[in-house]
Amino acid sequence: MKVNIINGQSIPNIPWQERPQGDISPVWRYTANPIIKRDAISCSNSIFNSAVVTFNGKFAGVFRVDDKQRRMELHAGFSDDGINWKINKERIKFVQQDPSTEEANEWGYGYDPRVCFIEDRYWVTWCNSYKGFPTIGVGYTYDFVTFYQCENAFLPFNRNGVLFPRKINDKYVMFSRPSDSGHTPFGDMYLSQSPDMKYWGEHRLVMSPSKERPWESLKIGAGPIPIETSEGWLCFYHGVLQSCNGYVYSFSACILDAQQPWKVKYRCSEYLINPRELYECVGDVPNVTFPCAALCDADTGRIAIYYGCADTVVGLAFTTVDEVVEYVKSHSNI
Ligand code: BMA
Repeated sequence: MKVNIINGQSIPNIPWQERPQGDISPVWRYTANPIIKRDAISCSNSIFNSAVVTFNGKFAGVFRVDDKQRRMELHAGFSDDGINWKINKERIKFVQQDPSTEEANEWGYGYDPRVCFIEDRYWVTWCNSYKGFPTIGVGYTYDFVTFYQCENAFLPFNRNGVLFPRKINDKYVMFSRPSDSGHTPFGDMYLSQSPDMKYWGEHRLVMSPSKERPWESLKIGAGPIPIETSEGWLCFYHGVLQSCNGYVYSFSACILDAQQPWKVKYRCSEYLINPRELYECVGDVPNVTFPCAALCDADTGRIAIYYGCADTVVGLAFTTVDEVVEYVKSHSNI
């Protein structure tokens, strides 16, 4: 590999499929997509923007399940191969880390989870209801059975809270995207820093949308947990344009400075994946590709990206760290 993965892990069983012959795109779809269908469990209306990690040599995850009442819930799930999933029928019921926060953390909804292993545990962040308004919920688990809930990271309105996989300059770092209470026709990627996962400050603007970047001209938001490489933090993120038919969610990647990750080194001018397959264009919300997790095998550089499709199902896409870093660098226009 030309690009080194830093602090990476070996994932010999990472889901993988070679690029289809004749396909020239730097990121390619799994031919058996979608890997998780909308009715994978009896209560589900749809299962989409979901987070997957390695767990005891296999895989576990936190899944966004919208049920048939159209409540937005989080469910744990497990897989031997990262492709075939058993998702729990019951939603996650968080135990309060501090019982005095019970009332503040009363469950309202949870969506768009991310999972990040740091030090000794799997941290979960998601869009949480605080008195009915969206903000970033924070919790953790050791075993994907018991989940502890901590204080919300930010005030409403906020979405897309995504942790970095290690402390930087002795602080935890999290992306977020301040929003409104609705479908938010704006959105920039910020990051915030914390000594303890509870008090967040030292907020920094990372990137904004702009009219010069049509595919992501309306808003942008962080995606999977950043991947540390010798070139900097490789971050997949989503970008949204507004068409006469509504919002269109595509995704691409940027590379951020290793020590000061609010500094953008490279930002791809093109999307890497946009809605074009039937399962990405047809569903409860048409034209959405929304990545929430990426596995990266440090030995081969293979990357498997999990992305929600049309707010209905989960798809898988592949690339390698060499290919995507090279593509982002050669198509960067910051
Ligand atoms: C965002 C979130 C995502 C969703 C997207 C498209 O605001 O609700 O969960 O995928 O809109 O509907």
